[in-house]
Amino acid sequence: PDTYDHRNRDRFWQDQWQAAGSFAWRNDASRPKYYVLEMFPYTSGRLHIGHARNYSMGDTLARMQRARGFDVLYPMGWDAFGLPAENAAVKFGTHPGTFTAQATVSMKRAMHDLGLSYSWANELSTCSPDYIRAQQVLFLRLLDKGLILRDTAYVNWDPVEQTVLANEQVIDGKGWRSGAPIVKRRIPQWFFNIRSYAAELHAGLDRLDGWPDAVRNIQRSWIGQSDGVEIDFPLTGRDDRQITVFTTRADTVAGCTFLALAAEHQALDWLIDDPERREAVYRFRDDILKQTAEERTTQDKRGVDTGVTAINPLTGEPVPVLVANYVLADYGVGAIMGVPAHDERDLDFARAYDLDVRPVIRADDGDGDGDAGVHTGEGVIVAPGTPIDGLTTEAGRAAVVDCLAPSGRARHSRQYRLQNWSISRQRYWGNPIPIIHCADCGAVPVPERDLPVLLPQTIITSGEGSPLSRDQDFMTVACPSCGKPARRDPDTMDTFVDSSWYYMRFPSPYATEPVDSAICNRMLPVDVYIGGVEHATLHLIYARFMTKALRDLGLVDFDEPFLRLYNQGMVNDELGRKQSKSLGNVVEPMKVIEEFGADALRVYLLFKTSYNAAINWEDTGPRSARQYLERVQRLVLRHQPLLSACPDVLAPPALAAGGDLRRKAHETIAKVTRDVENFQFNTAIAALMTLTNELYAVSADMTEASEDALKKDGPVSDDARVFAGTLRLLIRLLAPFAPHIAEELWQSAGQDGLLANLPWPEVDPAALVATVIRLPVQVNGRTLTTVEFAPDVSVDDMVATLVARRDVQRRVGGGQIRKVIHVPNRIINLVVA
Ligand code: ANZ
Ligand code: ZN
Repeated sequence: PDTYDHRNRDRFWQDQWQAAGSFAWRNDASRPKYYVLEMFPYTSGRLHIGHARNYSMGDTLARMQRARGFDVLYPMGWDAFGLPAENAAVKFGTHPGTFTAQATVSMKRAMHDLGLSYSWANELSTCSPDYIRAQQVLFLRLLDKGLILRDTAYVNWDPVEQTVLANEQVIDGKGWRSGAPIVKRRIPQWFFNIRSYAAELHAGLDRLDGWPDAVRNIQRSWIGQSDGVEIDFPLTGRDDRQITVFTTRADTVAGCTFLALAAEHQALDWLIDDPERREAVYRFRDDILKQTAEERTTQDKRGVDTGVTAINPLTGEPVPVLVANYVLADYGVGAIMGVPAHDERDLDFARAYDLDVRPVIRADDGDGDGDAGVHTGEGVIVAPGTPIDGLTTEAGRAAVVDCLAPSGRARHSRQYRLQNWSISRQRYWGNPIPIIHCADCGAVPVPERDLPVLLPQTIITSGEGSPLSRDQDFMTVACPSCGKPARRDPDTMDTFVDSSWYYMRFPSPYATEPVDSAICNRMLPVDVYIGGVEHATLHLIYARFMTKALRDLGLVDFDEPFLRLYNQGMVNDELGRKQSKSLGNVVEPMKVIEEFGADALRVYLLFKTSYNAAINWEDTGPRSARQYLERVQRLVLRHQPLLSACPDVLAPPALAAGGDLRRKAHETIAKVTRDVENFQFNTAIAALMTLTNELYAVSADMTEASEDALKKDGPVSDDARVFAGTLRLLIRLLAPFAPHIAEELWQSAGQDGLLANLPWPEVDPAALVATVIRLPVQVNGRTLTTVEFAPDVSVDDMVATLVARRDVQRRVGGGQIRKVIHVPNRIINLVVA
């Protein structure tokens, strides 16, 4: 056939690869390892075009690295638990497990249709009993190690999803999935102790130079490292009690005119003796706690006086203690010293509640202390009678600690915004928390031999509490420790737990231990990880934490999970809008494959722009990609006799003939290899297109010459052999991008065996040496033309060649050549009088 019959042949080649086991991970320690991973998909039911883009990149890289001889692990699995499946199941009356299983089948089919070269023996699904068990074992080990805590704390409650969310899952005060405003609730929860890794998570970012700076910066500010001072303010008339504040501006302490506590501050349990005051403060607190996080931060500054005063430890002066809505419970120590003269928020608050404003910092340029507003910058301290008077702000910060440290009232403090990760979810479709609550023994781990704790088959969809808590058969169980009746933990784990460590399970998805340490240590860290930038804080922080936690459990010996991270760009519609059902602009990858074949879709997605830029989808795109592939096909079909007659895998290095083409062939190998490794798929394909054009440029000559020779059964010219070798090379270099048609062309070119099993072509350094140089020629500084010379040509010979040319003679017009300016490899300029 003249055109590639993708409807039959794509599937044919996929079956051939499968039968040959071309993509199975070999686990061959004698080869250098290479781990390519895409963020595994949530089992939503269909593969969208964004997946297709992401996976085309990973697959192209994996195919090339495999051919280059790496022991490539390129696995795929399913992020299978989660609320959408639970909701869909409730809505359609099916079980979430059934829904998820169907989704998995269809998504896997689509991955085959795209020609993705996964090692399916490593497939895993987070809802499988194997994975559930492994994760529960992990949970209990982390608990044992003190890396999981139980706490009754104020947590983020999503009123739509009826579940607790982690801080990372609250975006601008709203649930990451529901978009519902989040309120605070006090619920007993399991927390992963991610805070204990805050310093390491922060410091490690400096060394992650294979990650985009944008993601590293997002993580830095999310972890929020801040160096400051904790200062203790004793309470008036109560020697035994004090309020501790965290400040980054200890130098302003003399200007402190009040203390402010977060509404959640523990001190409110004991601080206020006066019952009426206490009631008023509690009313205020309850009011604040009902507010969404967003309301709390955007609203006017509000507060209430506790009636208690504290003593400024530097000046000895009393300051009132208030509760304020803008003081956050989960940052620093949940209490601040208010310095209205030098902090905007404190000034707003002071104005609203008629608190003193006392400037103590003068700007260096002397004009900082008008009444124009606050001076928040650095300067000189003006605090007569204190030991820091006259110091610079910087010196003052150190001096305050020096003054107060002897009495134990101040210490350096490094704070992190990062909060512990609450992982209890009041949902059904997740991994059950393997804990039994006993009235006598407390929280008792389910013994490892009783794992996994599997979900009950039926969901009780109505009633009080979480779905599992309504299921008495599930909930009621004997305490493993004392045997008395007890209750199971009613919650499931946040599904982000599932995705925080799956990449460590991929090398050994059936191991009894959560990970097979030896194999895991050989294959990890992941060399290249590809996914959306939206995971910068959630998944990618959790994954880094889990890696460190598993390291500290002695399970793995590396510190970071992903060496290089690539965030692929979006695929928008033609007008650059995000695809959405409501706009009706969703591109269905399967339809594109049906019409143009998988290769055309892959090449379009990879060639259109650089990997991280947005693609504005064009319906004509896959067609032009297809046209390019057919252009290569025509060339192969035209030269079939020649290709069969010279079966050399690549132009033999000894051949001097066809010099330029041979050099270009080898340059293209080098460029494609380098570009694919560096995720520059678009320029790699551009290089293949250029090589295609070079072949077309000499195609006509080759046809005659080779047909002649072949007819007479005579020897094929060296030029023709180089041509054939280069054309064959083009097919091989095309294979990672357009694997199906490449196999077809390889067969058309008379080659046996699968291209997928063939090693990657080697660059011959000798072939890279230029056989000609092209030099722009100028006469009196004006460019005339470009002329080819041998690389070792002398200047005299160059001039001789030039003056013999008609065009040069015309320009020189009988004048004398006074001077020759030659910049090697750049230019030759004839200066004529
Ligand atoms: C006194 C002061 C004076 C402050 C001044 C600033 C300027 P970063 O850099 O983000 O760490 N702060 C501390 N804990 C807080 C909490 N729980 N909720 C709200 N604000 C809190 O910010 C540290 C500063 O943020 C601290 O320094 C404190 O205000 C405030 F002229 O203390 B500062
Ligand atoms: Zn018990």
